[in-house]
Amino acid sequence: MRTLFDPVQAGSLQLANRVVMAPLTRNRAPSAVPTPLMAQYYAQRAGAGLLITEATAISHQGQGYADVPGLYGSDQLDGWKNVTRAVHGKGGRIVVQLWHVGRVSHTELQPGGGQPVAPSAITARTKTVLIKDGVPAFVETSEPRALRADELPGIVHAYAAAARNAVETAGFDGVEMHGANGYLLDQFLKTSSNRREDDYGGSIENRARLLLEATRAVADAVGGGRTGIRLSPVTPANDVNDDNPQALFEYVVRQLAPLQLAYLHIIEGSTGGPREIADRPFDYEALKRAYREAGGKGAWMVNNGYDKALAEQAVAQGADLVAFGKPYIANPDLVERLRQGAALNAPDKATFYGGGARGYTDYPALA
Ligand code: 8OZ
Repeated sequence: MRTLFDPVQAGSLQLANRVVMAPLTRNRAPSAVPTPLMAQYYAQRAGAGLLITEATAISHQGQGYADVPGLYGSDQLDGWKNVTRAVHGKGGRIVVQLWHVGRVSHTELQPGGGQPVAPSAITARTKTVLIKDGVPAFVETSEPRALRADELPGIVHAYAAAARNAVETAGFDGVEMHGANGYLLDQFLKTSSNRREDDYGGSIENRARLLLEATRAVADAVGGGRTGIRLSPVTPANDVNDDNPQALFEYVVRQLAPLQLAYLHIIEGSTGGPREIADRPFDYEALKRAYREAGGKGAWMVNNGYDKALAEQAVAQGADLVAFGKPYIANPDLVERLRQGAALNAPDKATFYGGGARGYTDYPALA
């Protein structure tokens, strides 16, 4: 029988078990540079079959929160090199999540204090985080400007360049496209945030174009087998919604199938919240079927609110990988705890975003 603790192959990635550390934003990278404390944090969690880093900006324009890391400066790549070395030293595998926030940003975080960019000039009813005097402050996002079509090739190029830097310079085992949670690629996908009238708006084919171009460019740069993608068909995170998510996402996964990606990472329901949303039904089995019927062989990774019992059930029913978010904040040895059926430490919300070692590297492992 398949269990959470079996080794598994995801594209080119050979993983020791099916437990994945989900990407978690922690805002502990001043000037976007990963620190030695971050290397310690990820290395503590190297027992996961796969670590996915916190979302990491592919460009200055892709930045939307205080003290989140980047992948576009040599000091940033040097910082990440320390992280991947520490994780590999403990036998772990780690991919970096490639992030462009689009409209979920603030002028204070943008190059030259400019407006954030988006498919259309529609402000997100959501907040971002600035850090003032070491204290996180939640602020409204700034009004974005619509990207011109002639700017989009530069964004696709920035994804590919970040991926190449991640694998060739920083030593990552691969990359994950952040196609979820109402950030740039998801803003293009969904009807509520994309009102474009060019080749990147309107039909499903057009709305999916940027995500597919960027993912193909990244797969060309580092290999499909080193590329994963995260999608969140119905999450309301960051104020996005789609009129017909089932048709949209079945189209997206059918188009992804020929790239032979390492994995598809699917957030079921509302990110970090309910797995079922009454007015946003979605058939995830049909999504997976659409992907497999189109020839997609990547690992199927599920996420959102999993505990041991639900994860074991998902794996028994055919999920290949299960990503755990909040449990990984508080339990560096989560795989061992799940294996033993041990109690889990509870995460402290007050230290999720920003700060230092407290609530970050000081959660105890089992004795
Ligand atoms: C929490 C706070 C800030 C960013 C996401 C990158 O939702 C995030 C994020 C989460 O994907």
